[in-house]
Formats: sequence, C-alpha cells, structure tokens
Amino acid sequence: MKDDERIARDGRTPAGAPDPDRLVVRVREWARELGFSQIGIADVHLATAEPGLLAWLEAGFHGSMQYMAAHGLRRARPAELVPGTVRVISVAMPYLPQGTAPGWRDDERARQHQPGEAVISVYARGRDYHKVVRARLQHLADRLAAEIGPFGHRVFCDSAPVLEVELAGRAGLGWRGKHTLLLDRSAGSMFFLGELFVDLALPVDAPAEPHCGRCSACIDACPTAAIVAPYRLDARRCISYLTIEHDGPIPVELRAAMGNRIYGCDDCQLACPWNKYARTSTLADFEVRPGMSGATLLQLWAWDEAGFLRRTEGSPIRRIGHARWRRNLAVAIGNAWRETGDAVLAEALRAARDGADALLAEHIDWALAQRA
Ligand code: B12
Ligand code: SF4
Ligand code: SF4
Repeated sequence: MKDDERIARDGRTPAGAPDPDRLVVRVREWARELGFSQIGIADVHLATAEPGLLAWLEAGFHGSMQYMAAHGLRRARPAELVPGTVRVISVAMPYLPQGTAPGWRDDERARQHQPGEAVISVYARGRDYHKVVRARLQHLADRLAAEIGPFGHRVFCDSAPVLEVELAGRAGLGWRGKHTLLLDRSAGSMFFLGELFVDLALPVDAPAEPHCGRCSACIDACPTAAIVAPYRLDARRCISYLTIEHDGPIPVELRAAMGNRIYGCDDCQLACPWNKYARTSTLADFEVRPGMSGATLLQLWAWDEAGFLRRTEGSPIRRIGHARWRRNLAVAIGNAWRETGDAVLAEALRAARDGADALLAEHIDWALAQRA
C-alpha cells in the first residue's frame, strides 16, 4: 500500500484518502456493533501522568505486582511500546450482565450481609474479559483495514504495560474518579477498557470534564481504607489485590475487613452515585456462570482442584489457581464463623486442616480462632 492511499501518518490527508472525520464516524458505528459502549481517540503524549506513576511506584503501592515496576515509564509512553504508534483508540465495554435489575447495587450490597454467601466481583462472573475485548478489538481493526488497507496496529486489554485509564480519559471516555477508575455520566464505571494502537493520524477527541465534585463516597465505602487520598490507591490494602494478585499470606490486620469477598471487590463502585447509570452488556459473554453468584462459601469450599479448574474454564478466576482460591475462602469462612457461630463452618475448616499446605493451614487456623 502506497502512502497516498491511506491516512497519512503525519496527520495530512492525501488526495484519494478517506476523510478522517467520516472514517471515525464509521469506526464508532462498528465499535457499537461489536459491543463497545464508548470509543475515543487520543494522542500518545502521557508525560503529565509520569510523575503520578513514579510517585505510586516509589510509595511501594504496587506491592508484589512486579510487572507494574518492571516497565517503569514505558507505561506512559505508548510509542515506545509499539513503535510507529501516533494514536490510541480507546474503547469501553460494559460488563453488567444482560437483564441486570435497576436495583442491582442494593442487591450487591445486601450480599455482603449474608456471611455464608460467597461474593465474587461482578466483572468476574462471566467469561474472561481479556479474550472478549481483545477479540472484538481485532474485529474492529480488521474492518478498518478492509476500508483503508493494511495499517500498523496492536490491540490491548489489560495486557500491556500501558496506563489505560489515562489514555481513555484523554480520549474523552470519561474522567478518573477518586477511586482511580474511569467513569462517565452516562455509563458509570462498570466497564472494561481496551485499546487499539494505530499508526494513523486520526483526529483526537477532547477529554471529559470531571464530575466527582465534593463527593467522597468511594473513599468512605472502602472496607480496607485502600484509597489513601483522592486518586491514590495503595494496592497493598485493596481487596482486589489481596484476593487476585497477591500470592502468599493475606495480612492478618486486613482479613476481617474482607468479609465474604473471595475474588475482587466492588465496594468503591457500588458507592458511586454515577453507577446508577451503569449499562448492561449487549453480549452473552458476561452472563453469570454457575457458582459465580449466590453460591455459599461451603459449596465453593467443596470444590477440589479438578472441580475448580473445570468450573473456571474460560473465566478470569482460573488464573489465581486453586491454592489462592482456598486461601481466600478460608478467610471468608473465618469471618462468617465469627459472625454467625454456625458450627458447620468450623467443621468444614477442621476437616480440611489435615491435608492443607502451610499457607492454607495458617489461614484455617486464623479462621478457626475467630471464635472460641
Ligand atoms: C494494577 C491494576 C490494578 C491494581 C491497582 C489498581 C490501581 N488503581 O492502580 C488492583 C489489583 C488493586 C486493581 C483493582 C481493580 N481493578 Co485494575 N487494573 C490495574 C492495571 C493493570 C494497571 C493500573 C495502573 O496502571 N496502576 C498504576 C497507578 C500509577 O495508576 P493510577 O491509580 O491510575 O494512578 C494515576 C493517578 O491516580 C495518579 N496517582 C496515583 N497514585 C499517586 C500518588 C501520588 C503521590 C501522586 C502525586 C499521584 C498519584 O497518578 C497516576 C498516573 O496518572 C489496569 C489496566 C491497565 N493496564 O491500565 C487495570 C484496571 C485499572 N483495573 C480495572 C478494574 C475493573 C479493577 C477492579 C474494579 C476489579 C475488581 N472489581 O476487583 C479493581 C478496582 C480497584 C480500584 N479502586 O482501582 C479496569 C478499570 C476499568 C475502568 N472503568 O476504569 C482496568 C483499566 C482494566 C481494564 N482493562 O479494564 N487493578
Ligand atoms: S476495590 Fe474494594 S478494597 Fe479496593 S479500593 Fe475499591 S472498595 Fe477498596
Ligand atoms: S463515589 Fe464520588 S468521588 Fe468516588 S468516583 Fe464516584 S463520584 Fe467520584
């Protein structure tokens, strides 16, 4: 393909190339057909985000997520990650399952007061989003290539060292909330982000205005005080980190606050008033799978490793492995035991104590000690 047959990389529109504004209108239509609720375009200059990234790393807020430190400032430099990139197309994909009731936030909060129930974060109840978002972004790239011819691109969703929230904010998909996630007036924050890095100088969008104002509901709602200041998250305290990313023992002082949350956490998002506008997915991929909502802690505790692997096939939960899954459940069962005194819980813990490895055994002992 000759240069004059496509949108020029330096931003000029050569004779015969499609009009970039009209092309972007088409791209938006395709994105909607593919299940994306929002789409926007930004350039690759994230220099103003670099001090925040460095401060976050220097404070040690990434804990044991070595992959966050490994790439340093490359996270804020998309053109170093994929040479030739001049624009990033960011997309949002809502993940509330189809048919979610308008009162879903109250329903989710009510679960936390059912100590025997296992609470898995909403985003993780269906198919692994990495695959869904990446596959659909690749479709988007293919449609664009069919229109303008081959072009340089890469698709990402949580898969590259890149500041996705920053990019999406600059592309006008929403603003960064005080809980650090991206949110939008018409979509809340219950969506995933993904990106298409392109070597096409498409017109960029304007960033969205922030609308948190004086609200601090997410900060107040966080069970472990992980949002240490507006826009600053100490991941080491975040239940999402503790249950998903963190290997090894869960700090004892944070265990009680985890309640019955065994995979991820939604509290800061449930508290956010803008999430009354959260959208449901147009895709069946995020439908709730069996066992992922409404199951009891003891039902999930009964899954052996083979059962865990079978039931989490294609789910994001699979990647934490059975050992971390059991560790998380032991903490939640300990919390339920403290709260209810239901002897069946203590029995189930004791029955598993003998065959447990050192990590699980320590968590079981802690759990049993929650009540005399
Ligand atoms: C690492 C990570 C985590 C970590 C850390 C989260 C975090 N806020 O950093 C943990 C495991 C805790 C986590 C949890 C969750 N995550 Co996460 N996570 C990521 C990941 C891979 C990187 C985020 C990152 O770069 N963090 C680094 C810090 C530096 O970034 P930051 O908080 O945005 O900080 C900026 C500013 O706040 C400021 N700043 C921060 N600290 C400080 C300190 C000082 C002193 C200063 C001056 C400035 C400053 O500067 C920074 C740069 O601008 C992204 C995917 C990606 N590649 O971007 C997904 C991502 C952010 N996560 C996502 C989701 C869905 C979640 C959960 C909701 C999952 C769940 N239900 O359990 C929770 C929400 C917790 C929360 N409130 O953030 C989505 C968010 C979608 C959206 N609507 O925004 C993403 C985008 C994944 C995706 N592709 O969809 N996550
Ligand atoms: S996900 Fe949960 S623990 Fe993490 S910051 Fe939000 S409310 Fe706090
Ligand atoms: S709860 Fe309030 S402060 Fe937090 S993100 Fe939502 S609007 Fe912003």
